[in-house]
Amino acid sequence: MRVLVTGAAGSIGRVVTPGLNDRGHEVVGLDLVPSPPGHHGQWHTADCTDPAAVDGVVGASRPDAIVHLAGAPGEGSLAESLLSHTHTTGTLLDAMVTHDVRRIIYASSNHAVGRTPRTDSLGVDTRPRPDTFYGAAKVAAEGVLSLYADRYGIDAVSCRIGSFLDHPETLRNLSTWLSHDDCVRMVEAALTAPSPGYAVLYGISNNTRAWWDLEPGRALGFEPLDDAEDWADRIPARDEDDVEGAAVGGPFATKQFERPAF
Ligand code: 15L
Repeated sequence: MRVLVTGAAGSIGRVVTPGLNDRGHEVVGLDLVPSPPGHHGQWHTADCTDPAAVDGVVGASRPDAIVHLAGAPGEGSLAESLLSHTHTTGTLLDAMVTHDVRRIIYASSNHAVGRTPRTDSLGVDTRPRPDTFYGAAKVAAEGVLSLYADRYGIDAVSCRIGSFLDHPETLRNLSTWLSHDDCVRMVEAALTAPSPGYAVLYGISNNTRAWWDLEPGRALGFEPLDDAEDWADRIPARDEDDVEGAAVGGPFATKQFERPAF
């Protein structure tokens, strides 16, 4: 399958791009910056907030599917967050309609529900409960994906990613970790699942202490194999652990992230 990966030079993109290549997919990279060393194949340097640029890239590359990873990974102002996450999703969806691309996999985030008090198995049907403007922009992006799935019959899978890291670093990460290999498994499953329509899954590894329900992902063929528990005896206790464990969004759901929209 030919897959256009946005944010291909970012932290997740640099793992997913070679991972999909290894699994036999042709990856076309798209990022604000030129291709990192080692990328084979097409690369487009363009800004996903620019509808004309995005239309040009999608028209030139004619992908079978898009994996949308581009976007600032942390909190910004409300306007910056909406531009980075929601607006870019809209430019891609419009280009998909124009050029008849039928599937998009979206790097949403656990912060779309980050203010939800911690549970052992949060499902995907819970109400959106963002913890930051970042989380609110992810909720809005998920909404636009759902809209285009209903309007145009596009398959769209929102992957609410936990903590994408080499290895868990904090107590919270023992619940939220998504390993590099499981991330590639997640993206490939979402790309190849038969007719998902609009679907949401949680992007975490098979963590013993998981806070999110893995079944929606399993229903699409995402079977994570790693477990953060293997790192448990190497995680130092921190003063922040209690407050970061109160809501699923961890630090983003704490006082330090509170700020006005304007
Ligand atoms: C995310 O979605 C963020 O991009 C990242 O910065 C971390 O906060 C991560 O979630 C997490 O929850 O650990």
